[in-house]
Amino acid sequence: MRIKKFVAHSLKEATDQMKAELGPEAIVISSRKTTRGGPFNFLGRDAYEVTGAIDDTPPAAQNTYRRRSGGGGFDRHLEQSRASIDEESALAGLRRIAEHFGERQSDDARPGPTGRRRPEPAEIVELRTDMEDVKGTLKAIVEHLKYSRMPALPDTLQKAYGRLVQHDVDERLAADIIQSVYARLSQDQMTNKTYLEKQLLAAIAGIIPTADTEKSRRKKTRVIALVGPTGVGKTTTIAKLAAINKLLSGLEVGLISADTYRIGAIEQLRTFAGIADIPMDVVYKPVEMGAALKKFRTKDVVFVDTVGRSQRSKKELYDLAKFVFAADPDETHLVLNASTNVKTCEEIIDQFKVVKPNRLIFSKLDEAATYGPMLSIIHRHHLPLSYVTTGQAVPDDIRRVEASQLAAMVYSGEMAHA
Ligand SMILES: Nc1nc2c(ncn2[C@@H]2O[C@H](COP(=O)(O)OP(=O)(O)OP(=O)(O)O)[C@@H](O)[C@H]2O)c(=O)[nH]1
Ligand SMILES: [Mg+2]
Repeated sequence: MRIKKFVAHSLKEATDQMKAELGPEAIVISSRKTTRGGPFNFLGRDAYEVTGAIDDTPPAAQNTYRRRSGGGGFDRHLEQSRASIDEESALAGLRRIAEHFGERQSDDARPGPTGRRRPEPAEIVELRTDMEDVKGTLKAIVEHLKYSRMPALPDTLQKAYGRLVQHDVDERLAADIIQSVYARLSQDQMTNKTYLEKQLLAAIAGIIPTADTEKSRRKKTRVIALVGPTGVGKTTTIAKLAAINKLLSGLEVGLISADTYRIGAIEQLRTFAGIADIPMDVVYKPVEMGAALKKFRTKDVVFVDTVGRSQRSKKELYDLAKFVFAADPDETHLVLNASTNVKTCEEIIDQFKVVKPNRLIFSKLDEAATYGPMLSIIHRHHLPLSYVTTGQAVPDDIRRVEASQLAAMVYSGEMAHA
């Protein structure tokens, strides 16, 4: 990529100069009127400054996506073309430069040894303005590169990529999804918006594993524990599940609370148990779990509510694990708030591994601005998704997720109807 500034008496003149020198494909990254001195500001006339850029990577090298003749699925070992690597490093380089400018600026703003801010000579002020310009230009270039990583793709697919990224799907995952669709479609199919979206949703759904909870009557009691950080909605979700299992599926249900830590936790579940007429027991120590389960041995399903723990406290997580292992659950669902950022979710999943969860529940979808982060997390961890919760109402605001439904939510950014 080449970048250059052009100054002339009019915007058009400056843009024409840019096109003449960089070529007709050049793009304007920034333009402004400048009143500062210089050869173009003689006799008090205004001057116009245009910063242009041209991506002069040879077109053949720009397409980082190879078509495959075979069917769908992800090819995780895509060969990265040189152009893509160059673009990546250019992007990283630009970011570093932008950060460097940021640091330089904050260094300049720091007070001098006397504690007082030094007065700024005119050149420094001018330099600062220039730096602001450069920073703005770099930012524009970074944005441009970010959204033009797939220059050789048809417009429809580029738009689809932009939409996924806009909905917070990880850029690399979004590119993988788009690539898998691209590899599958003919040129005609790619320009057919309806067909393309159908394929795209299928590709997204393909990376969402889901898991059903056993509903049928079993000879053996099914034990289901919910674990997760504080306040994500474990107890509320258990109330929803218990009510559905009893009222809709007609199953015999038992409740065990192992949360003797938080004030009011037992009362919270007890109140619900009273209303729903579901027997409940409290377990204060892991050794008491066996007796509680024995009491409920004739039940079809027993839900175990656990204490909310920070993923950052290893000791607390080990204590929690003792309760969970004592219950020896058939299913251990890790509950994550859908609004929690991807990094924190990653940390939670990693740290909660000591409890051996085998299902994932995303709670509070009604509060999440986008659903892309959920997709990134599901894709990385391959823990099957059992439920999502969509509000505080017991038992209505919970649903088992169809992968296709969640795919549509990720892509559209809107909650699917139940
Ligand atoms: N908006 C919204 N609120 C929810 C949802 N699920 C639970 N809540 C609310 O979140 C708050 C905490 O819910 P709890 O069920 O007590 O959460 P918890 O994970 O058991 O909390 P601790 O036991 O303290 O760790 C309550 O006000 C719930 O009503 C949901 O899907 N959407
Ligand atoms: Mg709770």
